[in-house]
Amino acid sequence: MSDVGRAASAIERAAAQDLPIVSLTGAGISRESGIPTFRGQDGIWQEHDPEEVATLEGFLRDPERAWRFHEQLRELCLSSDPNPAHTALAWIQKSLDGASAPIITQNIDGLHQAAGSRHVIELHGSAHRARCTRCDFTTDDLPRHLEQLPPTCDCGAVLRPDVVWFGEQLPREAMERAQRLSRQAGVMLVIGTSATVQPAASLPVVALRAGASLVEINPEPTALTGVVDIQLRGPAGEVMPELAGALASALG
Ligand code: BJW
Ligand code: ZN
Repeated sequence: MSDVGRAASAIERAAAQDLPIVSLTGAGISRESGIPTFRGQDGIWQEHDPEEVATLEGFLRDPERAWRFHEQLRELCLSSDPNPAHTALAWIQKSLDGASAPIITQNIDGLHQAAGSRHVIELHGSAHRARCTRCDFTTDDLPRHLEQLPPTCDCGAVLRPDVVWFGEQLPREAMERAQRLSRQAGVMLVIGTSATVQPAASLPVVALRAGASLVEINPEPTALTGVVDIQLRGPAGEVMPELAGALASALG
């Protein structure tokens, strides 16, 4: 049986036992939508220093610079569409009808939701939201172009992107749900992440220790490759539709 066929059978077996089929996604799943990844040759961190644009300290030193970076990324997210990997994953979720197939994503682009997926847990926040640095104001209704950078809150303080920067805690409820689902998973699909950023990178290990089968979808080996059960080497936009096709055959 091919590796894609083995992955489809593992998903089918888990669904039959009512075990969640959990996906953990990273920047690589959106690469074919035109959004660059963070690390690697053409990665965002080649051009931008994460210390300056992805830490609270960097933001406080120069809020306008951090917002300019963030606005570039938000514009890219707004002008990008889901690719066949997002669509295939949304289809898998629907076709498992009743079985739980949540998506834990490190991405801030909103493309899983745009593809029609439900049960999406955002670990690193969203490019489409901002929140106040002083009061509890949060908005997901940002204008397409912000007139003034940094934008300010009615209370007078500066707004910040509602994303998780290095050194910051992940949203507690999202992380707790992600950990619980990882412990319960029958299969975890790890799609397009280098698995280098904690604590998200620990979730597949939690799933593995609790007895899940791990399937990695990535054109390159990662920190996880040595421990996964099935490696599907290739771009997610090609591999995920193949996996959805094999699952469609398996489910009849
Ligand atoms: C394809 C493909 C195709 C390409 N198809 N695949 C030392 C040891 C351990 C931990 C730490 C440490 N020092 C500091 C830490 C903690 C730190 C951390 O993990 N750092 C490591 C980098 C070392 N983590 C944190 O700070 C986190 N918070 C935390 O730990 O809180 C507790 C704490 C508090 C205080 C002190 C200490 C601990 C927060 C992490 C926040 C991450 N934020 C970002 C940016 C948000 C957006 C923004 O700023 O605008 O989130 S960083 C960036 O990396 C982004 C991503 O979500 C995240 C993960 O990256 P991802 O998705 O894996 O992308 P890449 O680029 O790495 O990989 C892409 C993959 O796709 C590759 O494998 C390609 O091969 C593949 N690919 N094309 C499929 N077509
Ligand atoms: Zn405020």
